[in-house]
Amino acid sequence: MSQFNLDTCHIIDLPKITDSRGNLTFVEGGRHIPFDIKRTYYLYDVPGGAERGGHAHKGLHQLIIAISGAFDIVLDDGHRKQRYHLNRSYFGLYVCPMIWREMDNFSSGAVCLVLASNLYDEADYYRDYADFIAAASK
Ligand code: T46
Repeated sequence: MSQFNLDTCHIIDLPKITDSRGNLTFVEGGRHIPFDIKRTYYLYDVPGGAERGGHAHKGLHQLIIAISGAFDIVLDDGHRKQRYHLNRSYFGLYVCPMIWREMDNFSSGAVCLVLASNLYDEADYYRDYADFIAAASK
């Protein structure tokens, strides 16, 4: 069985500097999150009713933040599933390797920021659920 499971994934309460000019949140790799950041990407202009994700990563660690608006993410370690509702820019969901994820319920104008531990590599993906389950059961 994989060393990674749903218990490893959790919400991280990020630093928030409040100010009459507006708030500021920052993330330092290796300090606030358990990996160094090698890549960032973001999802935006997501049409109502769209679903994203539908895959797992072999070795990638990620922090997923609803920078604006809200969406849901369902994590699945092959044994259990857990749904998270992300709607605050100072909460990040840490997702470890070997977790299948599906995202839905994007609000209008939602922006999903992702901090990732490695560069994009299609070979790191399980895009077939049966392949993921077979690997997660080893
Ligand atoms: C995840 C969720 C939250 C790239 O070329 N570079 C990149 O860094 C990424 C992330 C994607 N792509 C290409 C690969 C596909 O041709 O962009 C296309 C769409 O990617 P994908 O279908 O994987 O997008 P999502 O939104 O389903 O998933 C992404 C991440 O892939 C995934 O790691 O956790 O966002």
